[in-house]
Amino acid sequence: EHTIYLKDYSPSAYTIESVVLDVRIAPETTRVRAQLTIVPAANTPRGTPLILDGEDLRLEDIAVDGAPLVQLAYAADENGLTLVEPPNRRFVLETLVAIEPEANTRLMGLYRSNGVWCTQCEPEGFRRITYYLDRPDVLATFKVTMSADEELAPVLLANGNLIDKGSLGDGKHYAVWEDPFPKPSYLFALVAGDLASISDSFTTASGRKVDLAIYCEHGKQDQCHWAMDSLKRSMAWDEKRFDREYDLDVFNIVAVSDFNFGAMENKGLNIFNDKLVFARPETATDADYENIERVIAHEYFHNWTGNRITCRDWFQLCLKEGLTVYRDQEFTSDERSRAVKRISDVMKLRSAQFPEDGGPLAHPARPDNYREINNFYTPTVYDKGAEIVRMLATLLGEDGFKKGMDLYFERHDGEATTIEAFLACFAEANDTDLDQFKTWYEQAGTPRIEINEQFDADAHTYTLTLRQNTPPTPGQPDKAALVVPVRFGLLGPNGAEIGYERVTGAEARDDVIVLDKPEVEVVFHGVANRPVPSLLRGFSAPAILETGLSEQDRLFLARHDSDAFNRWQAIQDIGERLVVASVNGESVSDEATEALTQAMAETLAHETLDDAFKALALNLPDEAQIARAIGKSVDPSAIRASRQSLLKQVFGPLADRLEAKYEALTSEAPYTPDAAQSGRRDLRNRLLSLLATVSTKGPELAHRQYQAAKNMTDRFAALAAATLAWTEEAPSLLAEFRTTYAGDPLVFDKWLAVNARAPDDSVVSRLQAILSDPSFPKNNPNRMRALVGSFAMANPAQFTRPDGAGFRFVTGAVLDMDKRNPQVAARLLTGFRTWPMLEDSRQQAALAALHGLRDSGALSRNTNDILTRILD
Ligand code: BAL
Ligand code: ZN
Repeated sequence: EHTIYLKDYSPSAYTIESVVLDVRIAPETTRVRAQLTIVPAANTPRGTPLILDGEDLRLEDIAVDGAPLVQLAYAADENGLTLVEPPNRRFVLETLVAIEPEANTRLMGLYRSNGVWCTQCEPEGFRRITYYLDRPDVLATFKVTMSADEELAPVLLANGNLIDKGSLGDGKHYAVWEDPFPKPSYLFALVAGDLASISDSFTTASGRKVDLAIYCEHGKQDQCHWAMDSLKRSMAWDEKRFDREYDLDVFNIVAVSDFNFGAMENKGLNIFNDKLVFARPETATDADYENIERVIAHEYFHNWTGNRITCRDWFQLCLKEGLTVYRDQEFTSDERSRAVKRISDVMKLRSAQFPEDGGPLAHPARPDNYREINNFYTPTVYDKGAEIVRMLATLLGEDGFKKGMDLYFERHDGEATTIEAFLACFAEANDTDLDQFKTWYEQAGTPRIEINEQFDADAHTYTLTLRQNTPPTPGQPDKAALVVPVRFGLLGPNGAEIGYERVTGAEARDDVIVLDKPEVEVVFHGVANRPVPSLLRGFSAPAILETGLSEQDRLFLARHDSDAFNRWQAIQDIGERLVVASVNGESVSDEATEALTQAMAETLAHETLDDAFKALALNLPDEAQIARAIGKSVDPSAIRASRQSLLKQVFGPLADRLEAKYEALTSEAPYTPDAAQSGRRDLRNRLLSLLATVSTKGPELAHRQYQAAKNMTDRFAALAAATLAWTEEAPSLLAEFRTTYAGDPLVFDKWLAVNARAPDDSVVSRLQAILSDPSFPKNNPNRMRALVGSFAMANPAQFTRPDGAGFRFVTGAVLDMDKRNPQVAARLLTGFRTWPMLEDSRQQAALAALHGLRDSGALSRNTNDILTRILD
């Protein structure tokens, strides 16, 4: 397969200044007439062929400056259209193509979802609409005339502002949209359909009134208000925090049912997976509300970080994604609890990005080659990308970071640019050098940081030695030292930070040690007693920290650390060590588990910690985290057994207290999705889940809560508690839930996902039966991800069964999905990314399933790329 390299980048020989599209939408065949005003670049030699991308297009007409082209002047094939010898000046290329949106199951380009015509063009979908220079560094203005049957599609939307509309007679009508901001083709969008809507408005800081609307299928309008509320808060926040105002007269959002991504930031016309728009208390959980708020914000923030300033090429994807995730994380932190948000984000990073970074699919946040760009919308590009921006903010401080962002917005507005240009803004604005820092973008793998400490009672010095080491990753055997900001505090006997006279050795700026060599040493002078170090506070770098602290020190931190993240981390570390020891067959002393029980009891009873924090703390690390801590020859069933047994040991003695708190948290207040109320539910539901595992009363409590629940958060939590503990009632609750919500596809997804995580030995055959039912909507990405994705990603013990049934269920689903939607199929296959860490018999079973997939015939480029990298 053809590999594309960053080093081969060169600017396009031709650019496109403006695009005039006429899109005639009709069932079966839609016709697109495009007039592209094309200009050769200054240094393009006369006679250089113009090569336009095109895929699944039927060319019906072609002309240059109004004159039809003769046969020999062009060539069209399955990859696009070549003009053999285009004019050596500005000219207009006009093409007419026919496309078939109804047959488009890849959901890239123009397709039909639930009767609605809609588009997805990032990264390479526009070439499935018309012939084009489909690359992000070609920026053009777009004017789009669309027409369709008035009854089938009373709503006609595209990017920018509506400038004309009217009737065409014959039951047809048209609309004309113009987007004055030059944009790359991946931000193009149009929607045509019979949609309902809600509307509102926002007045920007400089007084521009923006009309806001959310479009959706009829009858769902009442479920769009939370999304609208989130949008207005996002717009206000970006003005306040980043001085960024919105720039068009309208901002439209459309919710569709079939969508490969979560949502898409098309200029002025965001298209959303409907699961990230629809919310009402009866069918959406608190987590759904928070996700909607986050993704609405994310797509809105892209208007500046992504749209006004875009990527030069797809290698720079994290220029817009990492930065925009950082911005949405900050938004949620400001709107809700910063500490809880940080812990949740780190849990997500560890569960999604660390396995990628530590296995065969590892790649730098800015990759330097790809075969299929669709496979690079990854946790590394998004979430590690955000961590890199966060480290920049930590190293430069709030003001320094703001100065860099201001310069970036000022200097690159309207451009398609690079990571180098982004970093240069921060370096210049702060008069510093970020050359070594850039390694974070170029080097894959999660660094390990090892700590040694030495207290000298006579000299009154306390010395920390920090070492970093990044294990090899595919294609990168040797790793350079990174610039790792290690935020720290030194705690005295009463838990307060100790003072010291001065620091020598490595650079320590206020509360940050800069670890920028393989090893640095920091000496604190004037220290009378050995302090307990709190290191990597707030998870100040995406690294794995090995401190060698004693259980005593960790318990101390769990009790006293003023850094909420490290307080949580200390409890998790204690739990992790106990489970790992038990899996390894080492004896775990009663004192050790009792101490953890005591720490949990104190956390539960704590007066000032908030409920959402307690919900995160009152748990043992999940099975996948334990697997990562063990690292090799992993037996997920043994991990599950040890973890379940330790849950009973640690929380069993607290059963009465857990139950009392559970009852005390009961509330009759009407549902609101705010942080305080959802935190309260979080904690109550966490306690329920613990009780379901450790108390004989748990199953009954779950049953009772299921029946009494007044909102989906509580009902689904009860269902999940019963299912994940596989209580006697679990099967009947699952059946009841399925019937109660039979008409709601998004609730069906919850049912699929929780089924997929059931721990019993029949789970695979149940899932197979669900998937094989002829009525199962196999084309819908949400359904497939809920069923197959949840199983592969969140049911390690059953997915990795040594008999291979779990692996074969996933490869079978991938093979089938690949025929219709390669992008989603390839994503499902990434569930195999950690197979090399399994013990031998499971490895053999995984390999057999993967080889079976490889030998089963023609796979898409997407799936083949993932398969090849996983097997390499
Ligand atoms: N750009 C693809 C979807 C997103 O990250 O917003
Ligand atoms: Zn994004």
